[in-house]
Amino acid sequence: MTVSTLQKDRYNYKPHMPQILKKDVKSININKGNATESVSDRTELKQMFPKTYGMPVATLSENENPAAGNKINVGVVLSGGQAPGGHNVIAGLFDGIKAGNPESKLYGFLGGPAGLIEDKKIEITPEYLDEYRNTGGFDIIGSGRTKLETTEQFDSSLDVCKKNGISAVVIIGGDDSNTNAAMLAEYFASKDAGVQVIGCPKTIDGDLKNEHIETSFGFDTATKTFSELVGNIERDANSAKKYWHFIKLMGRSASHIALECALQTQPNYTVISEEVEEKKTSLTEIVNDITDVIVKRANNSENFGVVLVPEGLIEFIPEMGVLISELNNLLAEKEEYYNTLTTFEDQSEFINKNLSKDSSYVFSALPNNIQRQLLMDRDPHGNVQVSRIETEMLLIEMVEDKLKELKTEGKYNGSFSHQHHFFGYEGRCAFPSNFDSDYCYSLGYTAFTLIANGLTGYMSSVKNLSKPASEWVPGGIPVTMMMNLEIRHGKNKPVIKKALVELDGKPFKTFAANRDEWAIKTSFRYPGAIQYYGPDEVCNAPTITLSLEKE
Ligand code: FBP
Repeated sequence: MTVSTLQKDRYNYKPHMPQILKKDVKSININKGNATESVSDRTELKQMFPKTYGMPVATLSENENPAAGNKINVGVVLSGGQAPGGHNVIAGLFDGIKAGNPESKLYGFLGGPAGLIEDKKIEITPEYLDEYRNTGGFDIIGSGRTKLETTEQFDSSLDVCKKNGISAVVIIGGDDSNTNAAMLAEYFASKDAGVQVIGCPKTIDGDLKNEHIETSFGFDTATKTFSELVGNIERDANSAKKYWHFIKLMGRSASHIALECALQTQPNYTVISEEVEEKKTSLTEIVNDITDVIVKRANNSENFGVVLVPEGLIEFIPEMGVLISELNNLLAEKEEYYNTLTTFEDQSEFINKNLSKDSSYVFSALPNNIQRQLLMDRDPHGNVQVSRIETEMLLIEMVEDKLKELKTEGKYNGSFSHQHHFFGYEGRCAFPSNFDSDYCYSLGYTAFTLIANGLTGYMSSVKNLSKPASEWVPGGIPVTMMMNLEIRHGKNKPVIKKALVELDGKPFKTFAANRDEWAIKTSFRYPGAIQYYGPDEVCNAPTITLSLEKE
């Protein structure tokens, strides 16, 4: 592999760690708190997880733990969408394992959970790992979206672990992958298999967070990368003064990414899906709001601006949410017949016939390309792949129509030239910021200390993240503690509760207090590129979201 100068330099970056992780691993012990309860549905979850429900929160403390020196084999899996810092979780885990006993081994299962089920793996060696330290991507072992949830899959995973003498598996993933990690932990415990399972909180979407998980890794780097790009576009818009830029930003459901980028770059308009849902704002109302800002700016002769659109918006607009859920059910129930329809005309006729009257009306009113995108393949969870729906284009088309109408009525005399963008994949494999490099390394190292203390069904956690790394507090959180029951495919399933943007939280309130001013008066803020070397406040600042939440 040809290596860039920055990449070579980043290999040598030494991640900062919480004080306790700098101690000899054989002297890192755990303190256990009180028994815990799940977020809700306690009786049902207790029945579903008889072995691992109610375990205490674990904090690390300095005390003898000779077991950390045992020779062990550990397996690691990267699951789901890429997020900057994944390689460093593996680096932290590897260094922890080797600090315990240099003869211990770390195996990386290839291509996500499927690698664990099918015994596709490599041994991670120091030389191999050194080429991935502090770099973006998941290419060290690859990732995948296979859902680890059936008894057959659990049994083959157990066979693979036994065959390779693996006594612990670390699953690096989002809410669904960590839920599945907890199910695997419970299954192994119920079989007395002697294989521990530990999760690590990953997703650029930022929606795997709660009292104990302050942020998922990757959110920091991804939002800084997107904010740099949005800022550059704002500056371009402000220089040429001729385009309205509509920018869709990744985030499958929650709008954390859009909100953080809005706080970083102060654009003219940002849609927050959770607010749309709360206020039951219709698509037409969103379009009218954006149009209103465009008209007001045109009155000041400013025929340019920037609009941020969260990727998951479409499902939060009430009438669209109903339509999508009807479509998901219909396509799941009538899959076989639907697959025999080869032309779009036949497909849309079938859809229109089988939808409720309201949804059929909403579907028919959508532009053809959006209809087609709504009918594309579902993801492994049966959901629409929102990253493939051009919501920003839908808004542009509707805004354009509205402006034409206003022009005819003599209420608008500006010009509306537009550009559209989608930032998602650009940020998922960026070189991790110092924050993500440090955080991920600490998460991986902590995962090893949890293994060395005999825990299973826990998620590695590092808290106090708005402070310098030396003050961070590592520990372990029982995964069942973060769970509730949700209906998936018509059945009650245990899942980690997704954290959406809280409308009474500080990040949203700060945005809401300023947005009217940003809308009309050009107030763009240009954050620039992530810096890896230089003053602390430039290189190591956490996201605005995290800072506000921890104030
Ligand atoms: P995870 O939840 O697995 O971290 O992935 C999140 C995400 O990046 C979303 O923001 C996006 O909608 C989705 O992945 C895209 O998935 P894919 O990589 O399969 O296109």
